[in-house]
Amino acid sequence: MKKERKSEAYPYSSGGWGSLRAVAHIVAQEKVALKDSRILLRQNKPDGFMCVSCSWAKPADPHTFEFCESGAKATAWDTTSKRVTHDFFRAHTVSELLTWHDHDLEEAGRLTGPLRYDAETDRYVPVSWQEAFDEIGRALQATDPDKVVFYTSGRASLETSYMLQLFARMYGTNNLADSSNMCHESTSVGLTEAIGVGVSTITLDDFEKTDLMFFFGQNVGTNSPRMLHPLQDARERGVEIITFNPLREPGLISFSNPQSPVQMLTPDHTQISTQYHQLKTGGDTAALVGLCKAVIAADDATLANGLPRVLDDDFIREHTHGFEDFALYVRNTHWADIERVSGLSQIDIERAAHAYIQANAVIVHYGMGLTQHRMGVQNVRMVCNFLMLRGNIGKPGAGPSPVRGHSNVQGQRTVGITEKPELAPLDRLAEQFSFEPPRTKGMNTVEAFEAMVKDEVSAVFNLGGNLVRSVPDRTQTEPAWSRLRLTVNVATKLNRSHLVPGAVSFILPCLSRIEIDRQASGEQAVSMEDSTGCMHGSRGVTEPASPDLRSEPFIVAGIAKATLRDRSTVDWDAWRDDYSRVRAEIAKTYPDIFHDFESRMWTPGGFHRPLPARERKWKTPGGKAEFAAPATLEEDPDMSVREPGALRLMTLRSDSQFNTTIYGLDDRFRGIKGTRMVILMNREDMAARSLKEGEHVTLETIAHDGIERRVAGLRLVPYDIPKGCLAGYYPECNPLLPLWHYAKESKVPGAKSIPVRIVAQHLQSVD
Ligand SMILES: Nc1nc2c(c(=O)[nH]1)N[C@H]1C(S)=C(S)[C@@H](COP(=O)(O)OP(=O)(O)OC[C@H]3O[C@@H](n4cnc5c(=O)[nH]c(N)nc54)[C@H](O)[C@@H]3O)O[C@H]1N2
Ligand SMILES: Nc1nc2c(c(=O)[nH]1)N[C@H]1C(S)=C(S)[C@@H](COP(=O)(O)OP(=O)(O)OC[C@H]3O[C@@H](n4cnc5c(=O)[nH]c(N)nc54)[C@H](O)[C@@H]3O)O[C@H]1N2
Ligand SMILES: [Mo]
Repeated sequence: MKKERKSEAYPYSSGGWGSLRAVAHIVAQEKVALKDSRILLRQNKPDGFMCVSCSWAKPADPHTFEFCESGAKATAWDTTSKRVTHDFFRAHTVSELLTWHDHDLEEAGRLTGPLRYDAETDRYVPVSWQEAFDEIGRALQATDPDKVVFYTSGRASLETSYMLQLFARMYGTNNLADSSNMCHESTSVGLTEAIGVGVSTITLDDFEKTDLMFFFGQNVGTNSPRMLHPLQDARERGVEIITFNPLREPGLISFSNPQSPVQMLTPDHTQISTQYHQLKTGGDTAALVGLCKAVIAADDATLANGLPRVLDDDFIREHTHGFEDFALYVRNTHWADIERVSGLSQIDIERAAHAYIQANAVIVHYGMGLTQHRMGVQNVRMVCNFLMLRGNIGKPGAGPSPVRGHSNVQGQRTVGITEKPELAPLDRLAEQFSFEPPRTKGMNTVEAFEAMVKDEVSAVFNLGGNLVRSVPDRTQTEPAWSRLRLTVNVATKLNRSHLVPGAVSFILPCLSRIEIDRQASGEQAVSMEDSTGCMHGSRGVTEPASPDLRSEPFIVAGIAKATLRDRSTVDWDAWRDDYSRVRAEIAKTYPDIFHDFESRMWTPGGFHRPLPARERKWKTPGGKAEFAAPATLEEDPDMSVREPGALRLMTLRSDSQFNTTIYGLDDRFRGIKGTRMVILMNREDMAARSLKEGEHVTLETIAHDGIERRVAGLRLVPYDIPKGCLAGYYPECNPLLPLWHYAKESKVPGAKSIPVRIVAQHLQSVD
């Protein structure tokens, strides 16, 4: 395939020199020792450590440099030579630290030893590990287990996650909330309903067999850059890529491979998207209905003319339910409505549908642009409907590809982190460990905060999250967090959630996965599952940032032992000393997935978990894949409370952040420098409101619930974004996101469709 030259309008192809400069900058900023920067060569290698950044697949035959700009930054962030010592806390009270920027808190360096909040001096003070475990154990014993929430952010290894879910259930609760609840839970619900598995059905091999790929609402260049390599290879085979995204994301437009000397030394690059459709945020159901409508119309035409069918009639008949109702809905939907809601023209949608019809094997990649909506689950169902029309599930080179976030977010769910009792193998756990697990549903992340706001939660065990920043409605949720009786934070770096301590609060600093984990039986390894359902082993390679750090399994075991005492049949000390014992238990609980775990975890490329949908076995109640007609084309029921001038805000990530971890204030790809307090807005929308570039505005949420939500001091940046849509950064804009503004079926917050009005700052001060 011919490579196209750099386009004038988009000077920032992803990768390239900009990416290398960004890596060099952060390595210098974090004062990473030169010998340590060599650890990047062990990143994502079969005998090395699995990147702490995203969850993209790790190939069996890795590149020499199997890392990307984001992964290198994440590694530099963890291996920094900066330290937060006891002197740091002697110098700064918690109230003072609360005024620091998120960036500065983490930039202070790695935490070095366990700490307990001292309300009298308003400081964190050192505590011994055993004292911490004993006090937490006593506090948990004295608390109603239903009022305790165990949150896991998606980095925790399979071993840690399995231990934590077992501890929580032995303690007496299914309150196992996690980051997936704010992320791909719409996938877990939607895909399970449609095809009987809640995860991607594709693997890396499918990139070599596909004819066409779609991207809906996933920003590959920023959030999963290693995926650009197989995409580039596919493009070079002539595979088309069609993107639906409100923003023209440079990473979805072109890529210069920093590992290709030719691309680095010439202005050449690989064009990524061959069609780019800038739909309105929340317009995906409408766009997908349009695509299906065009496919069904094309099928009607072939039938009328006696030509080969466009629909995969055999697949639909043999493998699916509900096609007739779905087709009726699609036929009855008018193009005018599709165009209005999606913001795209019929001609453009038909152009994409035409490419779809020509292709034999199609993958749909998608991310937060689909899941973080009020209708997020419906969006996922629409992806399945679209793929099923031409049998694009369960055949080589085809399938839905939810691109996961955190490096083990998929895996932690596989080994039992879930608040839904029906998703955990409770009977097996009961038998294996001789206890009676709780059978009632626990709280997910949103439910936990709904309860917290009502003072119905007493304690949170926070494994690796920064919840007061990542959850919606900060002005409600942050005060609720500080009213908790107990907060236990297992973390590598200081974050804001540590600085609004509950009555009793601990920071328990842990090893990063990059560090060597020495226990009584020797150096330990851990494991994780990537976005394509492959399990990998991971070994730390650097010396720990401090001798007083402990591993996550060590900490979970310590607290479990102190809390459960003789109520538990588990020898927590033995598990702590040798993680292979934990893996042996995982393999007993889930033999289909984890048999011979210990040896298979080092398989180059990982070992696959069995995925029935890949073999066209449908683990749905009806035993078939299910079509589902959407309930509505309108993306957001709240926007039906129309207000003239209402806008829809999506909250996004930049390449200088990993979720609430802010590496820097620039967004290299989107050309924004020095601040994250910006709002991207359509020029015509600005002109209609007499707003000027660079002007500061306040956003207010349109919600009729008596709560005022506003964020002030946002600088306006004119941007190529559809009319009616705005974009800002997460987590800065989280105070605007109402806690109730979530997808009904999955409770994933609608972070990509917040109804807002814009108030110019000068107008506001007159108020
Ligand atoms: N460098 C870096 N990597 C990361 C992360 C990070 O913060 N930084 N976070 C990790 C995590 S936990 C996750 S979940 C993933 C997130 O990765 P993504 O799924 O890519 O998430 P976002 O960056 O939130 O934005 C997704 C894209 O959706 C588009 N979008 C917004 N609204 C809509 C819509 O209504 N329809 C469509 N079609 N598109 C829309 C936006 O323009 C944006 O390009 O990345 C992971 N990797
Ligand atoms: N408005 C809006 N809100 C969102 C989103 C959005 O797009 N828009 N995205 C949502 C999504 S997809 C997600 S996944 C959540 C993420 O939300 P969280 O899970 O709450 O947050 P993270 O920012 O991933 O966690 C950051 C902290 O992890 C700790 N940490 C880093 N490494 C380790 C480790 O190895 N072990 C431990 N124990 N701790 C570690 C560090 O101390 C750091 O401060 O946010 C959600 N919130
Ligand atoms: Mo995520």
